[in-house]
Amino acid sequence: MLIIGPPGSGKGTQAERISERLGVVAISTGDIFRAQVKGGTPLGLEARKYMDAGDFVPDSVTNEMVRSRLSEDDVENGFLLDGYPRTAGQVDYLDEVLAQGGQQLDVVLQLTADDDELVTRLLGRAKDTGRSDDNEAVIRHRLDLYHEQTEAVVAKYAERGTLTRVDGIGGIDEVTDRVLVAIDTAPVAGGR
Ligand code: B4P
Repeated sequence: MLIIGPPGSGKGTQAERISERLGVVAISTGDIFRAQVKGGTPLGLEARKYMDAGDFVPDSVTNEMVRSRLSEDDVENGFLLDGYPRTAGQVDYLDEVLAQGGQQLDVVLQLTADDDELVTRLLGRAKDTGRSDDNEAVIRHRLDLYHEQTEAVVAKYAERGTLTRVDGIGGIDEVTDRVLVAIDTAPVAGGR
């Protein structure tokens, strides 16, 4: 399954909980990039330039990284992608990877929240974690990119009939309850 939402909507937070409840591995492209940055790898050095500015890491880099991650053994029983795809190019790429593996998406979840709430949450997180991309100017830029590029991704899945929207406003447990109900009742691709 996929979990898509603007920065601060609770993707990472909810992905962790879904992973625990359903026993599927959660894969966050943001977390992988941050681990690479921390390790000072060539991929991390490349990604950092974009992440600090709130820009998307180029599709060529991100797509290859996801393909490689999805070739590992732990995804055999299903996986949850958190924060991927974010561009139309990434949707096309993921379609190819899934088709090659004879797989299909069962659930595409979109978490929604308004921009002011998102900025408040991320500024709150900045105080706790000091993440270098959680300052107001960069947060606003990340939100603009979401509206400009990732909403088109959401629209593609909506057209395919696989999208389920979940209101991300409210307490974290409350949102988890909504997410679990949404997964249970989601339209399944291919009509299974
Ligand atoms: P991500 O790591 O995905 O960062 P994010 O969008 O901010 O989401 P995150 O999962 O961290 O936050 P969440 O909403 O859970 O990406 C970081 C960067 O990596 C991107 O800007 C980009 O440069 C690069 N990147 C990643 N994927 C890419 C891709 N596919 N293509 C290109 N580039 C890519 O939570 C945020 C905060 O809200 C937390 O502090 C949490 O505690 C709080 N929160 C969550 N739910 C809440 C609730 N219900 N109420 C109150 N607070 C809540």
